[in-house]
Amino acid sequence: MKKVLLVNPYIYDFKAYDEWMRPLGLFRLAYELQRFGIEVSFLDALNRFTWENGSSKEKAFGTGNYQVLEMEKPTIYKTVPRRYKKYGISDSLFLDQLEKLGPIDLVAVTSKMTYWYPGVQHTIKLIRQVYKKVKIVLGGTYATLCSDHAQENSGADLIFKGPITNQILKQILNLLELNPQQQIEISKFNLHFPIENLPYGVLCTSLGCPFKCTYCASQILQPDYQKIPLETVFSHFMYQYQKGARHFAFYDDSLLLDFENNLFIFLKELKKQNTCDVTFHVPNGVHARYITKNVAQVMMDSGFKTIRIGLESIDPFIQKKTGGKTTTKQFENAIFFLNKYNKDNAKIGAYLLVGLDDFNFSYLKNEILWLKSKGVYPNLLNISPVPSTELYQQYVKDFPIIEKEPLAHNDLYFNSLRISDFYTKYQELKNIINN
Ligand code: B12
Ligand code: SF4
Repeated sequence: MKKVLLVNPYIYDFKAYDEWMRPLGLFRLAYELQRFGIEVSFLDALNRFTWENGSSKEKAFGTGNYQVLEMEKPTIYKTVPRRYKKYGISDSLFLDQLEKLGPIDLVAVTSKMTYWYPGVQHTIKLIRQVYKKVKIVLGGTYATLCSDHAQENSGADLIFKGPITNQILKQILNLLELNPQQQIEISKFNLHFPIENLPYGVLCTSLGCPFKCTYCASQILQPDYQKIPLETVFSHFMYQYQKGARHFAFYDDSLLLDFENNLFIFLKELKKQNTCDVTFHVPNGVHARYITKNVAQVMMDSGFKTIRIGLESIDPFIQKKTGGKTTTKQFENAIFFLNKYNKDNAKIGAYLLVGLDDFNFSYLKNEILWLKSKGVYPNLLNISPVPSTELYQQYVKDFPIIEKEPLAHNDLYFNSLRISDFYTKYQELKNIINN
């Protein structure tokens, strides 16, 4: 029987926190491989539960810290007034677990943020120490958005771009000297967590988004909006629930689209199963336009405790220019209904993009105060130039570094190139939020 090792790599950044972060793409791949009789094993460099000395303390709703190791900053980051860290288990533990796995026929690594690529490089370097001759393939966000860079720098033998397709799967099976006859099932997959007592679960009811905002890569990463069959979502829920998860985060780009035929049915079904002891979280932005009276009421009654609306700006000119996903009126309606039914202290937040258009510091301050006056927590997001997006094409003219060096996409770093005295100003904004 062929054996494939699936690996979730380390993160290198100034900040990373396990706020419901799971490598869903790897599970998709695992499911397909298992359907062809391939044995899969997982190695998670971000595992919070197998530290050599103790483990991560659980925080709100199952979130928690990763093990960290301070690293020397790459030259480009020398001016960033933060410590640069490697997040994940120790190298020795990672190597130890690799050695215990025995012979493997192929290693598949996933990737997330483009500027986390040093984590991918490091992971692959460690894998090579143990599996010198085994082929290593890389997929995921970084591999898709910076495929040339990944080809040259990641250390992987083969880079796969985009969602898993029949073509990609065929190539992987060929590497294993298998000749597939059946088609893949694009929208189905199983989850598999090799630990008991899951602190939280993750769910995804759909992939992709019908909007096309100028700063977002959703359309590239998942070109077609596609629902995941509700029986699959339900089985993901049950699997994680039975492993102890009571807090669930949704990963959808567009969770509330077609609410009545999607999320609503799922929540209704859960109610029947008597699984009311759970909380739900939406760390990704949801669309204000879909939050009607009914949607707000159902969400609040179902135990949603973290809701973040993708507002980005209250300036109508910027809203329109960046894709028109929301208007301030729609946002105000959504907040009105969410506040109305929020009887149980759910945290309602809104994303504000720092650095959109011409950075206007006093306007941003006012936006923060306006949100606070409405009982909404302002979640600041620094603009990060995401390759292949419209905004990226504009930025690359003035900042050609972003084309050569994905580290320059870092959300904390990029604004410092464009905005004088950025870190002081950013801190000031955060102070306004917290006071
Ligand atoms: C869910 C999500 C999150 C979650 C957690 C994600 C996680 N798993 O770790 C949360 C909410 C925590 C999050 C946070 C952030 N996110 Co986010 N997130 C997403 C989102 C919406 C979906 C990712 C996902 O899991 N999709 C579902 C799975 C099934 O898809 P997948 O992993 O991409 O895998 C598919 C393929 O890539 C492939 N695949 C994956 N691995 C492999 C491996 C092999 C070998 C093969 C063949 C194929 C393959 O198969 C899968 C199915 O086809 C994406 C946008 C998007 N649509 O992708 C943004 C996205 C990845 N996030 C982004 C950003 C910027 C952020 C933040 C930095 C925002 C901020 N400023 O705070 C933070 C960073 C967190 C931190 N610093 O700790 C950017 C990345 C930009 C970049 N430069 O890389 C994206 C692309 C959104 C955007 N702006 O366009 N995010
Ligand atoms: S609505 Fe959200 S997910 Fe969709 S394109 Fe815009 S930012 Fe991306």
